[in-house]
Amino acid sequence: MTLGSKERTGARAVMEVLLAEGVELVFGYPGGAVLPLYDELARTPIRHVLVRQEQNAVHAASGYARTSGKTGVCLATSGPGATNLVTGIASAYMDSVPVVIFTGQVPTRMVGSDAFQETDITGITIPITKHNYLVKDVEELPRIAKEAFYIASTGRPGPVLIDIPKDVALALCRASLPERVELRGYKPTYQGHPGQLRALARLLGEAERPLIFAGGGVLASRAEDYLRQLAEKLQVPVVTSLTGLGAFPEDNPLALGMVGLHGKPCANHALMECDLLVGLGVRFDDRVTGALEKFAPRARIAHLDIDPAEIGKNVRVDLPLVGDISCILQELLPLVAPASHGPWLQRIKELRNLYPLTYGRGGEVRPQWVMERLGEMTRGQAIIATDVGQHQMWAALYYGYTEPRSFVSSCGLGTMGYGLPAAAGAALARRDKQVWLITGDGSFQMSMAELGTAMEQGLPLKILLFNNQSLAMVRQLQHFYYDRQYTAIEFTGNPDFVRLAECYGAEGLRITRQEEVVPVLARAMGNDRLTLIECVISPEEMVYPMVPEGAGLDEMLLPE
Ligand SMILES: Cc1ncc(C[n+]2csc(CCOP(=O)(O)OP(=O)(O)O)c2C)c(N)n1
Repeated sequence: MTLGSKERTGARAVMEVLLAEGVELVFGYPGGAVLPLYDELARTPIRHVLVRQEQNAVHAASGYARTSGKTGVCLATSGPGATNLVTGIASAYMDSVPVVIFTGQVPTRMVGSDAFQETDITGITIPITKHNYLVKDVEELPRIAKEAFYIASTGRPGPVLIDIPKDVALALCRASLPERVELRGYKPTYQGHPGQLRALARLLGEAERPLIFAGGGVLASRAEDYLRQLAEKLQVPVVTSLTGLGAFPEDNPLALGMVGLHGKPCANHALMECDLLVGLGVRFDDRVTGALEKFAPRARIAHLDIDPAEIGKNVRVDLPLVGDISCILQELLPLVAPASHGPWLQRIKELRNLYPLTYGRGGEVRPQWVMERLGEMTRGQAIIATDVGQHQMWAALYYGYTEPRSFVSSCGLGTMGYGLPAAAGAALARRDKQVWLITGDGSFQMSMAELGTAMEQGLPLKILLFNNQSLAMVRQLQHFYYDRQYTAIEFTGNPDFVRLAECYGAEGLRITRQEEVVPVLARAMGNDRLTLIECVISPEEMVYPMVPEGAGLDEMLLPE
């Protein structure tokens, strides 16, 4: 195709950009103001996935982006279509997921007149997008669309929204696609500062109890191999954030798993005992740190991140290093000498024995045990998408992630309803992988209409729905902090989820007893259909460990 050398509509120019960017599919929902884009989309080989609600288009694009490494793309109409996107955009923003969103807008002459289905979506999304645009001149559209992909996927990734008034999409455009993007004021730093790199190498050489804390930035920059090389060369144990699960294989002897509010006991204790904490692509959010004044009390902290705004935001940092984690680790590796840290690894071994991960009391079927079996049976090779609640934490703690980009969850915003559309996006991105959704009856009901999308797309998703007929994570909070006054957490009108799946033409299975777990999981794994397993569990289950509000990470509550 000639790159926009001749006159064509703005909508056509947008398609040229999508094709030039290698976009293969977009997730969306149509309406009047965005029809010019839909009309042109239909003339391209790009596949459109029609979701059931716009929020889910962004979640699906997010699941697609996280598992493919590409930028996800969404399309929605003005007004309610655009406002429905908001939670999806905020979720992607909090987890630094590259998504480009196109919205239709009322014609330019009507903007500001409270026209039918007009909403100021660029105004609304300023704080939850990496950047956004309202396009007023069609000649700017090719440049803006190209810039949007560049901004979304470079530096710290994030969502970018382009709002296109209908008349702009229909207007004739002469501007060709720019070859390159030139943005004054946006030049992400990739290489680490040489002096800081040497300082970090020195700190690593001096430390007796070093600990690496790996986050989503490791996965975003595809640094997982360099991380493994560094940890092994220096014999440094590794903990991860929720977003960082999969950045370091949990079957590696140096892996301690997730830290934080519901982190593994050994990981949390190690963090409190280390003398050097190296944060890689993390943002030290409050779910990780516990009480800030008690966080990592014996450690010097090195913080490596591509976003300079993150450094020093939440925790005191002794050594800042701005750059791309992949670049930095490649530069760092030759600067450090192999080490063994024998006494520290011995202490870690003790901590593992002193503080094993245990379940506590529960009902007939233990969700933690189910997640362990699923991890074993899939050999940690599946992609696990989750919703938000207790089940999310069991999925994080008990599965055993061994591959990068195999955990897909709304970590920063904690958006219930994220799971099913994100799982669908992941399944579209990774046909070679089995994709499991781990969900709860509350979260699932927020987006279960996407079963229709998954069926239309022929996705053989496996859905493990832990049904406790309640919002049990909220129940857990009421248990600990509100004197066990359980309010507004019980569902008495849930559907029969097995029959619901069958209504969609999917397979529905149920687990009510422990001995059914393995055969039912095996049956779901062995078929090529979308399969929903309802696993009935007690609402009285708790997620342990749990760090109480205001406590340090080593003061976590453990089961009796
Ligand atoms: C959109 C949204 N609304 C409310 C919440 C607050 N919230 C966090 S966990 C939770 C309960 C989740 O229930 P369910 O999906 O059934 O999972 P469970 O905790 O029972 O495993 C709620 C209501 C949220 N995270 N997201």
